[in-house]
Amino acid sequence: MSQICILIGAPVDSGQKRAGCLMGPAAYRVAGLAETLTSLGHKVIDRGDCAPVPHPPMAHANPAVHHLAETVGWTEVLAAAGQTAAAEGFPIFLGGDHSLSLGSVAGVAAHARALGRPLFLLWLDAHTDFHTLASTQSGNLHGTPVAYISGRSGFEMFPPFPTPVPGERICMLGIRSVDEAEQAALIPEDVEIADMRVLDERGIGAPLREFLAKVAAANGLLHVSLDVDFLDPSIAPAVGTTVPGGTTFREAHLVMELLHESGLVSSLDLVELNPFLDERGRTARLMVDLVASLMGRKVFDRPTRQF
Ligand code: Z70
Ligand code: MN
Ligand code: MN
Ligand code: MN
Repeated sequence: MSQICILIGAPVDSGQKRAGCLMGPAAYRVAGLAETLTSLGHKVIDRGDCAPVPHPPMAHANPAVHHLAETVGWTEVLAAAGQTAAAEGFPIFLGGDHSLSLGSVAGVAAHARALGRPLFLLWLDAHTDFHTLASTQSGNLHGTPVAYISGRSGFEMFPPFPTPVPGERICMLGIRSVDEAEQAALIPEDVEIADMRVLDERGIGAPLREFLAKVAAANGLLHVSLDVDFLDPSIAPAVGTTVPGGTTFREAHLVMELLHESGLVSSLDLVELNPFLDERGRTARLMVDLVASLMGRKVFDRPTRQF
């Protein structure tokens, strides 16, 4: 199916402490994201880069928390841009660190609420990003979006999340770094956590297919949030915190191909690319190739499915 892809630049660097993610949107453009989508038959509208709504500094009881006001401002602008774009086509958020998902997912959730359809979330990441502002020890707000999206308390300075996504509508693939407070908070939730142990035992296709069946049965919308560190650092070095043992090139492409085949994905984040740490653009190009698989590029285009 041909889509209207709406590119939303989100040069967010405030959710962590290593500068460089703000160059992400430019790197995706240089790596040919728009041209790739066009070659697959999609229409592309590039909305350019957003800027955060300005706020005076905000303090938090947890002294580790930093860049709170800026993060609230990004959340507001990206939620508005995302809701508008979701009504017009297929939003692709070009990050920027993962704190941008506080806003991108709020925007698509508002759109899902307007349609009266449930929103599902696929989190492709080494991390669960399930901290609240109170529980984060690093103070890096890129470690918090799933807590906000699932309606945990402690985000009072942020806009109220429109129809929080319950744990049973969230699936995480690629997990291999979970802090103690996140672990404790995730136990009572029904989040499907396919960590590397699960992926080694079952392969990456099985848990993903199960989740996609749930989305289809509920006539849901599906937002996919792709963190560069989902991938093994040997193939995707352009990321601030590398975590060994990530997904392979082939696993990542299979995920994208299954997602395409499902026809269920309605929006996408590309996050945590730090072009300053890249090797001659290889991570940016790999991310663009993964988007191509998600949006319909095939190795061999079978006239009928034969798997
Ligand atoms: C850790 C924290 C994190 C990257 C998310 C890490 C969070 N749980 N790191 N993405 N690269 O600081 O909260
Ligand atoms: Mn993340
Ligand atoms: Mn991560
Ligand atoms: Mn639940």
